[in-house]
Amino acid sequence: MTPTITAFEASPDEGQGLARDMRVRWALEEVGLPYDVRLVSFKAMKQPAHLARHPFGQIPTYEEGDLVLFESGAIILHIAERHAGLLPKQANARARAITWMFAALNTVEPPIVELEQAPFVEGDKPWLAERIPMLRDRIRVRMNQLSNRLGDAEWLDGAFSAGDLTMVMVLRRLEGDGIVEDYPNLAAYVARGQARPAYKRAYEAQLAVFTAASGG
Ligand code: GTB
Repeated sequence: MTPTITAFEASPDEGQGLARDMRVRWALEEVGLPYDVRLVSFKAMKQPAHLARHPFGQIPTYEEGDLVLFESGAIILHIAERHAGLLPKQANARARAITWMFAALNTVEPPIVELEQAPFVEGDKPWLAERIPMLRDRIRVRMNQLSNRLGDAEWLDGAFSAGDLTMVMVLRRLEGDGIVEDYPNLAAYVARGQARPAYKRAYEAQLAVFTAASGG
């Protein structure tokens, strides 16, 4: 059965692969599963039809017959568990790959999201100027630790996995900021992810939504 995911009809990044449907698209491309996309507007995301799929009124969602999922991490895990290509078969290696997914989402991504959102949420607050360097330091602590663990390995734990897919997408959120570039092994790791044919197909598919909309 062909799953349907939801994605932004209009994205602030205009399809540069930063909105979280990109992670799901990449996972689907890695396992070779064709998918349909339902584009939703910001208004539609808060309407009952979408809220029935996603209680927080966000994208992405994933529908496969009667099954409706939200949360990009849960969707990636679902895809990875049912199709070969994103998780090792051996039980302990599989558990470690899933651990890296959680590490990306729960340990590495939160301070990055805080840094991204601070100017919008606290832009008029007197403490913002002090808070930004503090948030950047918190991110650097994680980058140091992650860089040390990765060392000169290609991927975080053996072969490429859903853990790497998730981590690469999280690190991509720092694009243009300069932090990742200070860690050459992390920058090379992100570039390796982006060089994968499945990543490229997913990226092109997301971008096409916006080039088609602008007639480009
Ligand atoms: N924890 C959830 C998950 O992983 O699925 C978070 C989902 C989420 O934040 N969705 C965002 C959303 O729907 C889109 S991805 N926002 C609308 C809303 O909350 O009303 C976040 C995002 C959006 C756009 C960019 N960009 O353009 O650069 C980057 C990231």
